Amino acid sequence: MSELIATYLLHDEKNPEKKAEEIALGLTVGSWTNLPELEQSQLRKHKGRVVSIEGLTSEKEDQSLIRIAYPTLNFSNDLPAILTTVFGKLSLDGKIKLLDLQFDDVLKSQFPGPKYGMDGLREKLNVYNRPLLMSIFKGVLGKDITFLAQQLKQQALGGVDFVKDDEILFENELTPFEKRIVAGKQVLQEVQEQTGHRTLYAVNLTGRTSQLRDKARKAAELGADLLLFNVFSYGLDILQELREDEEIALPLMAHPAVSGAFTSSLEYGFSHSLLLGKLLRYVGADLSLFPSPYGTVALDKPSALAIAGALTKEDIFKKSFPVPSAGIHPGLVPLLIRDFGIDSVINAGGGIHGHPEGARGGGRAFRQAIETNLQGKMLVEGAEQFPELKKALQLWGNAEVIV
Ligand code: 1AE
Repeated sequence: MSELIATYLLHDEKNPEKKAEEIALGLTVGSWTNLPELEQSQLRKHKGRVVSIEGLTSEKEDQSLIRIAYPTLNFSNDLPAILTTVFGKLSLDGKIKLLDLQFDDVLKSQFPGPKYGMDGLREKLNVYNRPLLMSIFKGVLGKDITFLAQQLKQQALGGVDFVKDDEILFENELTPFEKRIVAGKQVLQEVQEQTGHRTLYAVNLTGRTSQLRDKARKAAELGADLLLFNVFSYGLDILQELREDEEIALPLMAHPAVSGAFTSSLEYGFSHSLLLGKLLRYVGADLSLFPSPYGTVALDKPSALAIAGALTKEDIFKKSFPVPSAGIHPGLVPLLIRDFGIDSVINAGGGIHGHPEGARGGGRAFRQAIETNLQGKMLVEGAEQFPELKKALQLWGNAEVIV
């Protein structure tokens, strides 16, 4: 029988065996033992099963890991049905955190995974031997399309591979969605003709859910490069809908906005790796942004590494790019490469725009930091050769790690 196995962390549960049985029963067939034998045997194939119970030692509290198997027969092959089954009412029922979901091959095959993934994006950029670099539009609220185009040009001239909209740039009169795509395309084409460097622009797909498909199709028609999507404001299934629409067919960049409300507690919600890693990859995100362990909005290192692991481990799906982010500056490049490897995207807003020589200087400083580190040199050595890197290190400092 095909099953989906959920792993939960229970806190302060004195009787985890009883709780596990209650979950296995309560989230599937409900109370059944008082039913006549015929009905019991009909329901048996729908009943959840306790797979394991493991006590964890902690000085402060009782913790246990429990694993419950749910017959896949109980739900349709979509995340709304799956999440409602395994963590619907249960998410409201005391200190319980959903750590992982283990899909069997049949269920997994119902999900699309990324359309392009890491390899597809590298092919678009023709860059294979270094981490990619992304910058973020900053301070664009209330500014017009000319300002945006100038900012985009400076970022591209700095040598970044992607530029993404700020996630709080929504539909507005000064820089409407379609105009951003058209203007962005023109600027990036000019920069490519001038320098040979290709930069891709991720435009923020926003608005009411009912409008998203048409807007995304229009974006594709206008030649957009990628879509940025605040997936946790909408829901994972909406991202999957975008992924599966053949008339859209654009790479999808998932922003983690709002996800902290679902993941940050140690006692409630989802694990980071499940939400920002595994499930995003299953539904088709080509890139997943999340806080790195080092910047301003930092995640603990095991969680950040677990997200990256879930996005990139061998699977039937293409790999999604991990994008450790938030408060990143060139001095952190050695740490990022040490921990996330070259198959990651280094992403910075303030760390690019705040450079004394502007976004162009900021982009260059990052590329110089990457080059220096991949040559096995200390950043201070690179700074002797590269003035932009030198200025960045003077401003923000550096963390020296040789790979
Ligand atoms: C975790 C997402 C990071 C993000 O979207 C963002 O805007 C970062 O900005 P900076 O690099 O911290 O300025």
